[in-house]
Amino acid sequence: MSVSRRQFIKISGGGLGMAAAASGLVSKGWGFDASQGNDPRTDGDQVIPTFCEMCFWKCGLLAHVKDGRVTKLVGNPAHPLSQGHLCPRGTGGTGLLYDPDRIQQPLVRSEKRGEQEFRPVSWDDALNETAARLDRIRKEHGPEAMAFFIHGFGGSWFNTLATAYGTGNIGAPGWAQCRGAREVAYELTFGSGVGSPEVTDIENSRVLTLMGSHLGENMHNTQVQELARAIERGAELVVVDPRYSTVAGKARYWLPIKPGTDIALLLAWMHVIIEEGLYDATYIDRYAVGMEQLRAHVADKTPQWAFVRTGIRPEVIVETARFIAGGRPGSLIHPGRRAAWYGDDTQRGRATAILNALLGAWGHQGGLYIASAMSIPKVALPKPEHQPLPPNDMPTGTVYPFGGEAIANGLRDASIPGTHATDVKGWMVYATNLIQALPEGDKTIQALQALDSVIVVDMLPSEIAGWADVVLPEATYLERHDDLFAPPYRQPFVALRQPVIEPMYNTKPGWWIAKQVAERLGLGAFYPFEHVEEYLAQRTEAAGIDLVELSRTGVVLGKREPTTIEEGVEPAFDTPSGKIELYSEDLAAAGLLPMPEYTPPRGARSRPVPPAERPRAGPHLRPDHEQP
Ligand SMILES: Nc1nc2c(c(=O)[nH]1)N[C@H]1C(S)=C(S)[C@@H](COP(=O)(O)OP(=O)(O)OC[C@H]3O[C@@H](n4cnc5c(=O)[nH]c(N)nc54)[C@H](O)[C@@H]3O)O[C@H]1N2
Ligand SMILES: Nc1nc2c(c(=O)[nH]1)N[C@H]1C(S)=C(S)[C@@H](COP(=O)(O)OP(=O)(O)OC[C@H]3O[C@@H](n4cnc5c(=O)[nH]c(N)nc54)[C@H](O)[C@@H]3O)O[C@H]1N2
Ligand code: SF4
Ligand SMILES: [Mo]
Repeated sequence: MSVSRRQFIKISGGGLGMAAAASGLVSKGWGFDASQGNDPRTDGDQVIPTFCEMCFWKCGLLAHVKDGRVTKLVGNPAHPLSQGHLCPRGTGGTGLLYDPDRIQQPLVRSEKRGEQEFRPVSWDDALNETAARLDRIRKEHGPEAMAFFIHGFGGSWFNTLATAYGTGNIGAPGWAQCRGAREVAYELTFGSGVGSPEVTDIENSRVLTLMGSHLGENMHNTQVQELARAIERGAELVVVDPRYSTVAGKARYWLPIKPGTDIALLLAWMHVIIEEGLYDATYIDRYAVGMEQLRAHVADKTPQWAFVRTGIRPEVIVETARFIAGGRPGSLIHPGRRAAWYGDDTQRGRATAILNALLGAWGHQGGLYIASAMSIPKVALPKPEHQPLPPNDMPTGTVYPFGGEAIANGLRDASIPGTHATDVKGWMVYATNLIQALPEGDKTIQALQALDSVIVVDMLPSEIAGWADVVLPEATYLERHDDLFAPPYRQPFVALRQPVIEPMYNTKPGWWIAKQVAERLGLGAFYPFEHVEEYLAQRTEAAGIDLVELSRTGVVLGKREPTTIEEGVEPAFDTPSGKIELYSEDLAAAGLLPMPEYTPPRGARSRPVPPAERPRAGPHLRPDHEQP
């Protein structure tokens, strides 16, 4: 069942297009007025720095504003993630800001859920209705009966709300269907995930292998910039993708693999690299455990064995294995991002992690660098009254003992009555379009039809907003403050999100919405400020950062620490053994595979590929390799 946008939101009554009264939220004097300097690039506009939210990468941007209107968005040269450039989507952020379909006011459902009939209401009414629903669920079923689905940087305010309310049921497809399996795999292997932005030193890679990660089309700005420089420098690419992607066109080898068979290729590459002694033996001796088990494990994973599974010819597997190993140190298997593929995703992540270990990639220049973050103390919050139970995300008995966050589709399944002892009764959805993003969409509709309450905070009439009881329209990232952004990165930094114009229509920033709901539930103490600027002032002051300066520049850099073995870092591994775990005792103890095993994807052939059907798999040699 699908919901068309055309169908969405038949609003009864007037009130559309009502503009908010000037709220005074934009601090005058914040942002720098470039016309007072003499920067020729600004055409006399006011230029205000903030950071992008068109995707999770969060590049620093400069918003040009003239007569209260954003005229263009450009990359902030001072920001390490944008380095002066935005991707086309980031540049197109004004399209979101001025989208005529934005939700302009709070809405409450007026007909049966899902029929998408709403009436406009005041913020007070919408917030009272939201709080009443949350309060009812808490009283009748306990706080665990509320699930929060939260995606995006602005979600931090709603994480606080969930914790204060007392539920641990906080999940997102952005974890379960995206980076979750990869993070768990790298944590199990190296004791640490690769984070976001990923700690890939593409800038200095000599050989970069991309498996189902199409850098360039996916627009991870900094990675794409680094890739462009790496190629210019002569770095080589191995691209494993059934599809001839843009980046495959730049590769030395393109391997059009049969979907879902990557683990077989990875095991065969390891087989060749180990058999031929091409791995970094000094590094493995020093930092890893389980080498002998791994050697035995891949002994029979020959290129011939992999050929019938992957469709990649044995001699190509041998040649690319040698090529990849020949690039070390500085040979990197990209860990990927959207990691939920065929159900054996953590094991596939483990296979790339283990191959990266054989290449000595963790800690070496051109591999995965050791990041550091600026230390910005948190604002002290009260202890929640109710300590949340573990997430209710495994109703069908599927076990993810290493999952660091709740599994979003599991929370959805727990919302279908009768599937679990303690069913979920209500959803609070912030910035995630669950109708599109969760697998098995019919189950999502089933859950939505059964829930007691659905609250959606969005900017656009997304499909999920069509199923809400209450729709709370958020101001866009260009119209609001959010928390400080100080991720682990090779160059530590802290960036500020601040409004470049006041919120349009009757929309409100997320921090305000979350705080208002909390206050109505008696949880106001979790938002110990009147305006978020007080909160930001407190955090920056505690970190010794000048907030006025930060608001003028958008970003403040911290002290750069060494990031690689070449720069003097001694890598440490936060695993049970304190070493890189090629063999994982933890996985074995949980009854799971301690080393990755190939499992055929559903519907795969169980018989060998007959000769006539053999695909003409690589090597795809780019004839004009030397030319741009
Ligand atoms: N333009 C745009 N950019 C985006 C996003 C967006 O929606 N639009 N979303 C952002 C998000 S949230 C993420 S996580 C990233 C995702 O970006 P990526 O991590 O690059 O993931 P996908 O875009 O899903 O690309 C998957 C690639 O894997 C290939 N593939 C499919 N099956 C297999 C297989 O079995 N084996 C191998 N080796 N390859 C396979 C596909 O052909 C495709 O080229 O992009 C981000 N950037
Ligand atoms: N079939 C299928 N499913 C997938 C994927 C796939 O490739 N195919 N990819 C998976 C991946 S990698 C990911 S990361 C997830 C992503 O899936 P989602 O978590 O749904 O993320 P988006 O698609 O970015 O949707 C974002 C929603 O939030 C709203 N939004 C955006 N910015 C803001 C904001 O600042 N405030 C508020 N309040 N709302 C905002 C948008 O209008 C939109 O409705 O989907 C996963 N699911
Ligand atoms: S990669 Fe593009 S969309 Fe994502 S934050 Fe950067 S500029 Fe924005
Ligand atoms: Mo994603």
